[in-house]
Amino acid sequence: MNPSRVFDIIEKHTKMMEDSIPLIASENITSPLVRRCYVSDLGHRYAEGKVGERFYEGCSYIDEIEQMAIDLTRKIFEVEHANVQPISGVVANIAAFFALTSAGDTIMSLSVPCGGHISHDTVSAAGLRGLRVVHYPFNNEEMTIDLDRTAVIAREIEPKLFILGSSLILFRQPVSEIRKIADEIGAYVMYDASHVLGLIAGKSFQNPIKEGADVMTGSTHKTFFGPQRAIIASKEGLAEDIDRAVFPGVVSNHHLNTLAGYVIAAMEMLEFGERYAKQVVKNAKTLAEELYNLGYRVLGENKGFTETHQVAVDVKEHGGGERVAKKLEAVGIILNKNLLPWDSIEDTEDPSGIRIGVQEVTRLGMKEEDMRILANFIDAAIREKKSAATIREEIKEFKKNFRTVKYSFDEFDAYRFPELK
Ligand code: DSN
Repeated sequence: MNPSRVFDIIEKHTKMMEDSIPLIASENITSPLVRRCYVSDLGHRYAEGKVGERFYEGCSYIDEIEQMAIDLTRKIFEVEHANVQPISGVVANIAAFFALTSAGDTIMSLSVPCGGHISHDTVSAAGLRGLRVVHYPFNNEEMTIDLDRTAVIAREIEPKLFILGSSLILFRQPVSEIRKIADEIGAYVMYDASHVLGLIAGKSFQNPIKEGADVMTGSTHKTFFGPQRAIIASKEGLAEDIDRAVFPGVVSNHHLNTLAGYVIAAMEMLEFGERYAKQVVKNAKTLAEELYNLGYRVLGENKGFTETHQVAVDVKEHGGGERVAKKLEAVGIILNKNLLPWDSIEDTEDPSGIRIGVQEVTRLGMKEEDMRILANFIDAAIREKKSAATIREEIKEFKKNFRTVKYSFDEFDAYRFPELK
């Protein structure tokens, strides 16, 4: 038994990330101030129940932190109620399903190839709740829900809940239009904002609750650059049902070290979020345009490619998503293969597409000119314009300029543990 083996592996992983371009759309990098919370004593403690109504003693300071988290969440998203206890996006979604539906109910959501998250489907959380899932008809050209056909289907099947928000999300989704359909049949509207939470916080994207959603769930570590956990925001009328669904429903203790980290990230978001979110969207648009100009089939061409942190590219003609993602990994560009709306779920292992997220490189300080360089690296790797080893070296050199965390209270090394001040 040698514990140092673990630290050797962590060091190798850290070095790999230091030298790579991180483009996974569901990740981000936290500021070292956030990371300092991870290793605090809070990570050893329990705080079941609500602020001021705990089942264990010793929670007075934890209560202060949780209240700060609630207040900041309500302020950032301009919502009446916030529950900050879910420990992940899927847990938040399960809680929302318990609050809003009964087993046997029908819901409508996007299929996974059209961008829906697995937890919106029977294979995951929706199935665990015993829900029947009907997928929205989708307009591949516009990359959005076909509202006319949805209205017809919804009147017939009368879903209890409409889920919006998705994992492949290039454009705003029709919240107010779905709200109208939901009102006709007395259904709830829930928006899973996991991918776009930081863009909503930075006021660069639709605020689903303001547009009519009853509930917004969201993980706090994608465009929202916090620790890995989640929130549920809602109107006041649903507060009790949501809180009960979270605790004792699906969460016992809720990981208090990352709760404190979330509070720091929320403060950073209030202070720097608008600048950050604007830059994320500018970067995504620039990268999409550059790839398009280099001859790639970038999705969403007729709508300006993207309004989020994501760029989606159909790489079928270059060998498919699996081959292209592996080729890019070999040069130090880390992203994921992705199903596209014209793929079937059976294509999951080797889908047509790749999904690119620019939120993390934006947090590391990249701007539009860097997106042009990035597009050329991607192109060189896919079309094998140089050897993988050569491109890898060039990327390592390029990445040296992006090793501090921006949009935070100080500029810190992104990959090394911060010294205590
Ligand atoms: N599946 C993750 C993603 O979108 O990458 C989210 O859980």
